[in-house]
Amino acid sequence: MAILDILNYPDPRLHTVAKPVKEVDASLRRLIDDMAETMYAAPGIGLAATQVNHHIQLLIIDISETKDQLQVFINPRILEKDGEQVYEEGCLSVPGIYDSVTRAEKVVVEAMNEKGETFKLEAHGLLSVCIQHEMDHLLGKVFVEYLSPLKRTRIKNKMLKQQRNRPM
Ligand code: QAP
Ligand code: CO
Repeated sequence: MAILDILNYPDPRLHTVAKPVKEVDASLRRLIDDMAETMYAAPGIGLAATQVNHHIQLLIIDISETKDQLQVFINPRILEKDGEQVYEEGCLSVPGIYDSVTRAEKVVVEAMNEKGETFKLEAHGLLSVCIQHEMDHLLGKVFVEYLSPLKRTRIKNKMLKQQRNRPM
């Protein structure tokens, strides 16, 4: 396994639209393993392939306390959305920034797991937020884009300043 580099906002590559996964094979499972190691090391509760510069429809989530309940979503589709909730979100691509975002309270998602099996899941609360946040990444969208233009500009400048002080 390997820890992958995470793209930091405002990297333009975060705005790439991900393509569907064609085949769930060994190389995809290897990427899933590396993404899981990267997410657990951060630590984070969700990571989209976009964030590690792989522009395919793949995301992973683990919201368990014990960090042993990895959920893999390949080619996810939202079938239903309902209600509203406000959650204080963060993102591994925007370290140190947290702000409230309004999203659906419930989502019903269809996706494939790491074995290539299709499953359907109804999610509420944090899991629902996390799925919507990570699926946004696959569309090239970062949560700060829901904030006001003023906040976004401040966040952008703060990130660029941090990146100057800590070069790649
Ligand atoms: C997305 O985010 C999410 O700023 C996953 O310094 C977040 O794992 C969905 C993290 C909240 C729903 C609610 C962020 C780690 C992790 C940071 C994450 C940081 C270190 C974020
Ligand atoms: Co994120």
